[in-house]
Amino acid sequence: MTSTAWRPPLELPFHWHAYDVGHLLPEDWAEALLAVAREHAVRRVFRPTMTTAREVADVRIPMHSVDGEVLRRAAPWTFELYSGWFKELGERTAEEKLQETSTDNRALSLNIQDGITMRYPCHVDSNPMQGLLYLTTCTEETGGALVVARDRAARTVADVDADALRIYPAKGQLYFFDARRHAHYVEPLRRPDAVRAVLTMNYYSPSCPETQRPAGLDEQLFSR
Ligand SMILES: O=C(O)CCC(=O)C(=O)O
Ligand SMILES: [Fe+2]
Repeated sequence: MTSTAWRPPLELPFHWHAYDVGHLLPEDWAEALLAVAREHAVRRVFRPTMTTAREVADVRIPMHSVDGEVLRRAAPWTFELYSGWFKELGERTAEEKLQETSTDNRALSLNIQDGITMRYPCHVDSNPMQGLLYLTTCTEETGGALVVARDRAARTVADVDADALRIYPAKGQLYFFDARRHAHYVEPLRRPDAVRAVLTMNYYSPSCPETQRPAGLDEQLFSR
């Protein structure tokens, strides 16, 4: 430390909490969800029309996902975790109670990347707490890092890349964070045979209720 002018920043840096839960879940939880993905995932092409998108306007990004409504039927236990144990774990990392969403699609989604063309689009979250249960392990070799802008002003993938934190999630880890101020995206996989899958869980809270969810987000995420 050489500078006497340094002061701690006024704003919190990006931070997250990871729980190691995979070994505590029913034995075949990940395989069961991957089977649901194989049977039910739909392909969508993402266009950045919502206010939370942080992409250039003409981008088109292929995505595979299973909607919450389908998960409710095919893997109802995911909703039990969402409104039960996982919500409790999330609340331990939050300063307030967490609120479930009013619809199944807003609550849960199973997102799958396979091959080297897909990535998850750059955006900020509208919800104050995001829960992510990873079904697969990503490394520098496989790719699929969650790439988070350190700079709250980042507006594009290029801005994010200019100064980013890269998180390589592992199978069985449950992450919680608030990414309303930090643009983030998931980088493509680097190997054609690699798969990345994650159960995403959205929570709102008294200080940031679901009514603040931006217009157009549901249409973009769930329309066929
Ligand atoms: O898959 C990930 O690691 C992040 C997903 C994400 O940012 C989201 O669901 O809002
Ligand atoms: Fe996100």
